[in-house]
Amino acid sequence: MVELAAEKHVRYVLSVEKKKDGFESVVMEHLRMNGAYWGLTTLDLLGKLQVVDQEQVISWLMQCQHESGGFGGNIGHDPHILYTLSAVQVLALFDKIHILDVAKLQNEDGSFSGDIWGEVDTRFSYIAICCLSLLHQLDKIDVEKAVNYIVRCKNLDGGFGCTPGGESHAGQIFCCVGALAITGALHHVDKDLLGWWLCERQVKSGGLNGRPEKLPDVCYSWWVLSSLIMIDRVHWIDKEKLVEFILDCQDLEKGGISDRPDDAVDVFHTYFGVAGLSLLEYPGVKAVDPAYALPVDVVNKILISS
Ligand code: GRG
Repeated sequence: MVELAAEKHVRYVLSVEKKKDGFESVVMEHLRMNGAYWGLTTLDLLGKLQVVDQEQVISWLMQCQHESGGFGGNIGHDPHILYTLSAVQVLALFDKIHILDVAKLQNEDGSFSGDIWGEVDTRFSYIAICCLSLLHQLDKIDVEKAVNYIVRCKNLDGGFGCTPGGESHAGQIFCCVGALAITGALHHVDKDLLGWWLCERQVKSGGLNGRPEKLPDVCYSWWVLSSLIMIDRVHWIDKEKLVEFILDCQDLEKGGISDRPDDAVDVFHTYFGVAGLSLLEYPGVKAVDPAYALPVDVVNKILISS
């Protein structure tokens, strides 16, 4: 079997950041904060975070913060909860967490909006809960209402959608299960039913898709696997075949991981491929926390300190 080309992936992640005019950097300009989280967490999981100039990253990151406390995807961009979690996660990696206030975005029914324009999505519920938990400020929101809203997004197939009645999708399932795990409310999940739906995501190649009849994609190695771990049903999939699928998506020459074998690599899939391998306990990759999506040592340090 092919092995993980860890050194090449490290070089690939560093090269994307250096090539500011390159295609990938240009298309990612509006979500550079997410890119920073994907790239830096990949480096940390591969034991190479120290090669990064911490001061430079933090100085850029703090220039993306707005008066409201929220962060934009890059300097001069409007704040959104999607970038705010990535900023908190990057600060967590460097052990430099700051006090932020995302509580204003909770709505009367317990749901969360992504920004002042009001779009509601269970992704935003997860993000608010994850951020506030890392900041030791979960008491700033009505957790019971937040949990009840997520439970309203549960479907008859055991999965969860964006809003009540929305189709089950592995990405949203990660968000809902992760939020319920962080708030100690996993008893709301029908673990056997959801476990069955999630393990049915594995297709012949060994890869996982995000919903029925869709193509497999390396990123679902994260969304599906982390959910299966949180509900204690990860032994229901063929782990070896999944490892093989992820390794087949590597660019063995230039480094990086793609969505499917032979496609072009990017930082998003490189991160979720490495994080998936971490969940599969692949040798040489640090352990990642399935609910917080950060290295276990980083999460432990934060949660143990008060
Ligand atoms: C900290 C890991 C972490 C996440 C933060 C933003 C967020 C919280 C979660 C996103 C969850 C999500 C919805 C993931 C799915 C991403 C994805 C590949 C969507 C593609 O959807 P379609 O419909 O693809 O284009 P399919 O695979 O269904 O054809």
